[in-house]
Amino acid sequence: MSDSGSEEEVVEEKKSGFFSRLKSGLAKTRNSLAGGIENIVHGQAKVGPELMDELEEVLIGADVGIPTTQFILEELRTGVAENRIRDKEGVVEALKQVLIRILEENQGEDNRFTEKPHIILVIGVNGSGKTTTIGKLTQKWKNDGRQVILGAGDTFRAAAIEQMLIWAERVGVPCIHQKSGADPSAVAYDAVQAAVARKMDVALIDTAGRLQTNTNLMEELKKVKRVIGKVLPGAPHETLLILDATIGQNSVSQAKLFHDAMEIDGLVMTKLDGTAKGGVLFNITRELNLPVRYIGVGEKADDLQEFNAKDFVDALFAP
Ligand SMILES: Nc1nc2c(ncn2[C@@H]2O[C@H](COP(=O)(O)OP(=O)(O)OP(=O)(O)O)[C@@H](O)[C@H]2O)c(=O)[nH]1
Ligand SMILES: [Mg+2]
Repeated sequence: MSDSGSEEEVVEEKKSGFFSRLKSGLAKTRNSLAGGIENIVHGQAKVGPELMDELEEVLIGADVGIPTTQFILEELRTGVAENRIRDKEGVVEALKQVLIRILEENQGEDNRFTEKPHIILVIGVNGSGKTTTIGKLTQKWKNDGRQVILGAGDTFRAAAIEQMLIWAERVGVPCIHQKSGADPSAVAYDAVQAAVARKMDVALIDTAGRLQTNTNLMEELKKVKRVIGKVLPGAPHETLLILDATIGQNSVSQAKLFHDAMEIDGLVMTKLDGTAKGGVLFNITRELNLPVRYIGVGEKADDLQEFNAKDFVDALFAP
């Protein structure tokens, strides 16, 4: 047996490992969405109004949300009316294409690492997965040979600072921190300054979880952002909102309020492995016109995957 497969084989193996993790991570949503569609395909209804009603039920059930479901059905009805869609297989194929288009239209360009240091501010409600996302990205980028620095900007709980220091030590990167209770803007200031001085590629700055409706805490977050921009004009280059997929459609209003206050650049949707509501991702990207940058499909470090629209839809529909 040879353990030195060709480079191509290694790449292929990596790709198929990535896809199978994605597939298993999306199992619950896949059962709901693709499972429901499968039933329709094998059911009695012919291509027509009844079939569209059944499809609507499945899409709503997977938490695709009302506006985006209506949009999708309208696209499919047009396809049927124009005779581009003729049978049920055609409906499924057209549905996949619409879903991919919704995601890709909002994907935009990923300009990460075009400037150095690239400053990322990570925000979201309590428990959405901010700190673990930072840890996983740190590990990923460190493995890619990038210089990463962390800012323990969640000064609200001592345990949060501890959690960042543990990640930093595990991965072997510096972490700028102060005592719990310190001003998060001061930590962010130090972290960005250190990132510049030490010629880091990227800085990831954590923040305390907060409700989008808490005005004082949202003001605190705006200040963090302003201060970062003072140390390094143009920074933060990315403000990432971390969303917990298990809350389904509630994440839409949550994201809107965060976006109003903070001008978000991208979304990370965590805990997709724990929910059948993964369809919310289509609604949120379409309602906010924001790209999904990463998705969390499990607790392990490589369960945080760079988001790819086509892979995501393929995995949802995979047998
Ligand atoms: N199953 C699963 N669990 C996840 C995923 N991402 C994060 N978690 C878990 O979610 C929990 C909360 O994660 P944290 O990173 O501490 O969340 P946070 O947003 O930093 O929370 P606060 O600092 O309290 O606001 C942890 O137990 C994580 O392991 C995911 O993709 N899948
Ligand atoms: Mg945290």
